[in-house]
Amino acid sequence: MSTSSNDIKTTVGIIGAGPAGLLLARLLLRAGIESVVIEAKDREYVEQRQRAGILEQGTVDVLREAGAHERMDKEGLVHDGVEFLFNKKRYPLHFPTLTGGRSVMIYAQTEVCKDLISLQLKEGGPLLFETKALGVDGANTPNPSIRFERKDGSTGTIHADYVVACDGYWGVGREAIPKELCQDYERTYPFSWLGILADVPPSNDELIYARHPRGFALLSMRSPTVSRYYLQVPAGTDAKDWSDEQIWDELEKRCETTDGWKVQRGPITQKSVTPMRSFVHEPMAYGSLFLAGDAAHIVPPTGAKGLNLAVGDVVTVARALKHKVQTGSDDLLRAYSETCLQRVWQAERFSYDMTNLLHTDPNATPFEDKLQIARLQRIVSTPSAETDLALAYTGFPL
Ligand code: RFL
Ligand code: PHB
Repeated sequence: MSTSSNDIKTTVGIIGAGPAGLLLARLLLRAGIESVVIEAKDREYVEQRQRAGILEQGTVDVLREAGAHERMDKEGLVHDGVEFLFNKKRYPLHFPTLTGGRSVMIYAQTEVCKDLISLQLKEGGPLLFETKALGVDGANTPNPSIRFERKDGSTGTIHADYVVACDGYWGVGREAIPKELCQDYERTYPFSWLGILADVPPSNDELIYARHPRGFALLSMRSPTVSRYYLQVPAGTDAKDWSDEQIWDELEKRCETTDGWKVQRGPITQKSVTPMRSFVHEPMAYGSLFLAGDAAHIVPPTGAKGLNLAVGDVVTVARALKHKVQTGSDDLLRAYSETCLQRVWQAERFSYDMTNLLHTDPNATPFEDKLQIARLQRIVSTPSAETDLALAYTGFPL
């Protein structure tokens, strides 16, 4: 790699230092391939942005292979199941029994990013914060480039052999693919999630997915002393419209059980609202440009799949780039979009089904409400249905 002021040459230019971009840089480093990462925001912003919590077994394995596991293996919480709560009763699903030994881990996306950033700054190629990609040129040539702007207003270019856009849903990478080759598949939902972080030990050992006539609730956690809870709220809700007391009251109502168990309250340290969206952009590649993670697809968070899908994409592109460098063959690079989309659509299906299974639709008829309960009943009382759900939740093969 060579850098002269703002004119940079490298093998792989990566846009975005979310989990996808950071992990890709790490995997390429381990494969002996140079890269440069540019990120629009500053380091603190990237490290504090509250998002995913659940790592599939396959994601945990990849982070271990990438040597980014030291803190994860100390602080991550292995979870052998989740519970469904409806009609005031809790129904546990035990993943290892249902899946032949698979489980998931709670280790927040913020922590994955912190670990990968610190490794990259210590051992990897350049990681430039506050450097915003303005666009990708020559995507369909062997010499693609990324135009960027720094915080001080200066502009520059990364000249690369390949560009991987890991710049999330609002990024610029996708725009470099001619519109006539693209197809977007999208669904928005009439509800959002109000998410809180609270300094209180989790009320239950396992995650609880609760379906209640008042709406969905999810009880998750970040550590033995910090809880992460979510409430279904109408789309367009402002987090400021909910007082702390209202949030606890609502969590208590939606998670009410007949056995007297209750959600424990504590100081709320963060509140935010996340809109729900399903989105897939096809194709995920064009010439020397590859899209990875939220830049190519979004799932509603009910299935806990977004971060795990991003990991699947970057493992696939890193493997294909390594194959190209070692053998000269670009077979795997050309298959990238097709390969990823198979897994992406399985995750889209699962996330959509989980969302519809658990959220209440204000426009649903009483008949549809009854069907929703029947679907839940069927899952918790039918081993094959439980197994199907557990296999999808713990992860599709990479
Ligand atoms: P990210 O994390 O959005 O990172 C993209 C990065 O690109 C930067 N960027 C640019 N940089 C330079 N130039 C530009 N022009 C740029 N435009 C954008 C951005 O600043 C950003 O740093 O995408 P990535 O890496 O693909 O990672 C995807 C995940 O973040 C996302 O899928 C998950 O967080 C989704 N998700 C969950 N996924 C799970 O696997 N398990 C979960 O339990 C889970 N829970 C969740 C979630 C997402 C949530 N929200 C907030 C959407 C829970 C929630 C509430
Ligand atoms: C989280 O802990 O943030 C979390 C867990 C499970 C989900 C979504 C989010 O399905």
